Amino acid sequence: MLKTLIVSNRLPLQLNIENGKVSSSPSVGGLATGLKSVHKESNGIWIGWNGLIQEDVDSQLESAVEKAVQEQQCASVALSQEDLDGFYYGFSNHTIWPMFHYFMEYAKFSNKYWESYKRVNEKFAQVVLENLEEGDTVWVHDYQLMLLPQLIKEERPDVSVGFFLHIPFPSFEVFRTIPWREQILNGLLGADLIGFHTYDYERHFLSSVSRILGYATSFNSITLADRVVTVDSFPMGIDYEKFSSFSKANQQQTDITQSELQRRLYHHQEETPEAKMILSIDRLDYTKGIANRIKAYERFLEKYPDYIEKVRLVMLAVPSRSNVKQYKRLKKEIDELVGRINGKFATVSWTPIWYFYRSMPFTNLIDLYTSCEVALITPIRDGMNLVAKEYIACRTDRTGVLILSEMAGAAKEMNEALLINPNDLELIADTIKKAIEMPVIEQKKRNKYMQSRLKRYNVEKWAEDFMNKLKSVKRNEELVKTK
Ligand code: ADQ
Repeated sequence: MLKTLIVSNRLPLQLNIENGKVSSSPSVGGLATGLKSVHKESNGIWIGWNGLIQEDVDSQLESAVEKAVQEQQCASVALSQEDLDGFYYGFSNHTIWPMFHYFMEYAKFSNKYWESYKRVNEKFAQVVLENLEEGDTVWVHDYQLMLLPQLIKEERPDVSVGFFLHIPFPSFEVFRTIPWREQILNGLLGADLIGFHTYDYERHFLSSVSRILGYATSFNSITLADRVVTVDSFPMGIDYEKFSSFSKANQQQTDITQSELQRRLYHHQEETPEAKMILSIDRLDYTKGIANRIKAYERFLEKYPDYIEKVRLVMLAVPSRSNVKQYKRLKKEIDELVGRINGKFATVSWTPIWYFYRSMPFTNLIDLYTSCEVALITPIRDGMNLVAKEYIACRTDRTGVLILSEMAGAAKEMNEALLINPNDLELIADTIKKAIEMPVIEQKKRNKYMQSRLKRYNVEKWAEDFMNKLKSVKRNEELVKTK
């Protein structure tokens, strides 16, 4: 049976090891949901790192781990501490991540990182090749694996390879400064179909290919010496039904079944019925514009003091890449900003910012989405931003206002949100006021359009569109060959 191999840096599973016994459970991220029909329902295999460091796994444990991984229709790529330092924290998160998000001053160009990135991409290629059979399809995900398409294609030109980039592709002027720019482009061009969230990222990629490698490009294709590569945009959606049905259930909770967080949030609403809650959720990452957001909120309180005690910023930051220097620095900056603003404006009965630095269970995430009247999402750059989409999906009564950065890929599909420039603190402060004061009828009108779009183009449709396009690219290639 023909199958699809999905390849991503991390496997969509959680391993539990107790007294030498290993069990696994699937993780429930958006990507895993979207790819479920490609993975589970078509006998596919998901290849990636299982989260364990190679040195910590002896041969006995290794076979138990692999058995547990196989139960989830997955296969592991073993990574050592050195691989993680050079490939993951190094090249992926200290070179590519800042460069592709236009934080050039944060990027480190190190040959050691690059060598590690190449070596680890080769490790992934080896596992892919071991699992490939004639006629199979491979779908590679994201910036950690940009050399993989070429490594597969060189060995198996017959296999259909797709690649999707989850982060922005930067403009040519930024991309050209990377010392390994040719190798990265050639790595990606091993794919038959390359997908991006938006047309802008696609355009930037085409321009880099034509100006750096000199290949002829058209609106969405690149002509190489021996084949044609197709490029297209596929804005990733969310599991809309899951978010909207959980929110409906959440609103029907009784006093007894409510979560502690929900109780606190409701308590806040009962105590101060006219007070509004503004939600901010992201991984703690410098691309997400968290510091600007807090400063803009401070500006709002300064400019519109009537709102003191009548608003609260509920801010959830999920720990992320805390080994990387810039992330440590950012954590400190956010802690200080929150402390300063709470110190400056708090009254005996009111704290302007509720700050949580942790991951939260899904039900708490829903509690926040359903309880907060405004969502303030202000990334400096973001490939897509699924939080914005999840917030709108959870507003089942159609109330709620989304303030969204123009620099998020999601802004392209969410025109009815209040779009802002994340560097314009005055504008954000004024937009917070506008959001709080927006009449319910207008909120509902805006959300109605966004909801119907998000419902239609959900994460399953996204995966289906990509796979259908890949199939049609393959069919066209075969037609050209037989002519
Ligand atoms: P991320 O940068 O991680 O993803 P985002 O798209 O917002 O950003 O997705 C975050 C996900 O984590 C959301 O699904 C959200 O529900 C979940 N989450 C957030 N806070 C949480 C918490 N405290 N506890 C549990 N879960 C939480 C990258 C790119 C994005 C792109 C996605 C998908 O950087 O631009 O949208 O991939 O392609």
